[in-house]
Amino acid sequence: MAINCMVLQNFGQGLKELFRKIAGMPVVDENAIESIIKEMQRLLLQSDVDVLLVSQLSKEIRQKMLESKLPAGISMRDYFTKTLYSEIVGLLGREKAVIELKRQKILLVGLFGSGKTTTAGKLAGWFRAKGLSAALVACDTFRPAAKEQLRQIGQKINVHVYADGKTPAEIAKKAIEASKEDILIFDSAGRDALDQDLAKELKELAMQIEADEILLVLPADMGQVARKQAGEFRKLVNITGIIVTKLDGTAKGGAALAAAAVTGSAVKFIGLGEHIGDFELFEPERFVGRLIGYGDIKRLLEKAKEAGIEEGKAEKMLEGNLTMNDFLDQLEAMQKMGSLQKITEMIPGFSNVKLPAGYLDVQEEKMKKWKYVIQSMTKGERENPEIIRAGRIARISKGSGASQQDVRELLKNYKQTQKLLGMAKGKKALKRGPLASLAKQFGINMG
Ligand SMILES: Nc1nc2c(ncn2[C@@H]2O[C@H](COP(=O)(O)OP(=O)(O)OP(=O)(O)O)[C@@H](O)[C@H]2O)c(=O)[nH]1
Ligand SMILES: [Mg+2]
Repeated sequence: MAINCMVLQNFGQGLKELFRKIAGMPVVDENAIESIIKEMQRLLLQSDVDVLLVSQLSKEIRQKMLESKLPAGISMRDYFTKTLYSEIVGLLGREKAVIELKRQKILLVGLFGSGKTTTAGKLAGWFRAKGLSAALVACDTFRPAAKEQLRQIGQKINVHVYADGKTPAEIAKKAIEASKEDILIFDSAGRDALDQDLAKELKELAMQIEADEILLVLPADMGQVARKQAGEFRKLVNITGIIVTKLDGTAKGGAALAAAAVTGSAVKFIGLGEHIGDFELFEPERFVGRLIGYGDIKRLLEKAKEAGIEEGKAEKMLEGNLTMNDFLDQLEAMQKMGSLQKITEMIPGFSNVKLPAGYLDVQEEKMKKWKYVIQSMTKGERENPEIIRAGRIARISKGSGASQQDVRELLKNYKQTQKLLGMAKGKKALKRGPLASLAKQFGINMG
């Protein structure tokens, strides 16, 4: 569950609450600001953010709010909200991650079990979605099953896995010589701690590969230790960025990101689950925006693109203009995009909607059946399934070879989805309240 998971339950809920309070305060004066700062401190400390960072942040907010003049043309409330927002974004990373879409070699390093191998697959999938070809290189010769694990991942996403050779450096060399792919992603071995063996192996490997990016993979649950570890790895190889994995599994994800942000290398990607698609470029502003719960249409559209749906269609889907003809297309597309729950979490005003478990998690077999059912409908029925009553169900069932139960199930799913999309339309409610002017300031398009 992407952004609705524990991190976000605690850290995200807390943040959301904070902003809600500001919006609802009768007056935004010194006392009010002070009380919000106190609450923010509590929230950050609870999430394990470094005490010094928290006090520095508070100081900056106080300075902006209480010691300098209010800029013209903005209310105290809006200014405070904006200040708090940008300071928290800054805490998680000042800049948007940059990853060049060019032919390159990427080495993943990190301690035992941090998520390197899984991330290698995710990264390959990510580049492929950007139109580049990718392959994996199995440079972990330490753990016996490592090559096989990578092979399976490669098979699943249909990318080639180079694994020929004895030592990591030899495997890397052969892969580089043999490969034609744009992106080569090198998986490396993990250890319990940064010991001498690992150090030596990594140095050799890095020298052999001459990687464009060396990304340090850090699990979110390591919190503040991140800084120290990044420092140790940096002594060995030239770390160009960080990937924080397992953000879905810890309530302290805010701390992990904050900790990673002070390591001196930018967080470039985040891992949000065990599946290939649970992975994205880290954009602090967007991330916080989503935590606070404005959702993010832009990201949704991007995801849609990755899954091969044109933007127009995704927009149409959000508007709730759903014909039966679209429904099947979209079912298929949604399956590519990840669970519908995740998608809805990105839609403004929608992040709190909980779907029934397994909703629209339609099996391939059923999809096939539903296709026949839809083909057996008349044009009118497909465009306006509301008109399908008992008699027509029987006819459609006969025509398609599916049971009446199947037809009903399809109709039920269609209706649920239609209703859901209708709710997205209802995000108009958000256009009015105090959140609206806020969203505008953050450049979030609520329309
Ligand atoms: N929940 C969650 N699990 C993850 C994520 N990334 C990886 N994992 C899981 O973490 C475990 C370890 O992942 P690996 O990719 O094998 O880690 P590794 O760093 O390659 O491990 P070694 O090669 O043994 O050092 C696996 O069970 C993964 O499914 C993530 O973002 N979220
Ligand atoms: Mg591994």
